[in-house]
Amino acid sequence: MSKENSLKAVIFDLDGVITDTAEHHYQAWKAIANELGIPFTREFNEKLKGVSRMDSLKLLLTQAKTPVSYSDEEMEQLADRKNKIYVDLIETITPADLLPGIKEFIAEIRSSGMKTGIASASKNAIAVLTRLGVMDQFDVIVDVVKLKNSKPDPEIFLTAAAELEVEPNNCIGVEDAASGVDAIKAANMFAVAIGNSANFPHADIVLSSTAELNFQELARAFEGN
Ligand code: B16
Ligand code: MG
Repeated sequence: MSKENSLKAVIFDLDGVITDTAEHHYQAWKAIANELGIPFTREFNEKLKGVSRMDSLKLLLTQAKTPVSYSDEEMEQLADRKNKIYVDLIETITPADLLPGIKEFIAEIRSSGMKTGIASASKNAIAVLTRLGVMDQFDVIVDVVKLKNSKPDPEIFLTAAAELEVEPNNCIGVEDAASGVDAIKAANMFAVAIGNSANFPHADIVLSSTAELNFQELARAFEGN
């Protein structure tokens, strides 16, 4: 393994990787969709993974049977209402909601002397991490409010690497959304995807569940790439 290519940090997406908040997002968007009389299914909710709050609202509105149009102010109000419902729902999150294997995986990374970061599109990331009891397990949590571009743009992963003071090619990124994997690859990092391999043509490794995350195995795959 060359020094330039040594592993120094693992950067995580949050929703769908550290914990499964997709159901909470679904319930909150469903309440807004019902209010507007727009059909909204769990299947369609899959398209909102990793997508920002406002872009999620725009996608939801495409499901209206007849085209709808709202002013910027109305769009902000709808997005705010969705967020209030979501914030109430995540109050029930506890450390038991960490996805399988995550606690052990992070402990292994940190005991191997590697750094850890969070690159989540969610403005609620700190609230979720606090409820999960893992705030102290991450060296950096990128503040999404300061970013200009959404995934698949690499900005969020590049920002995490810069704040961790490591080069992107010394990082592994872990994601559950195709746009997130594309962001990791555009950042010149090694991409680990969680989910169905058919959805991740650009990932370096695809695992069907977080329970399969094994730091030593991933470090070996990283060294061999
Ligand atoms: P918020 P991730 C993403 O988080 C979610 O997957 C996506 O469903 C959500 O719309 C987005 O965060 C914004 O969340 O409304 O809380 O700011 O997967 O990038 O950790
Ligand atoms: Mg995600």
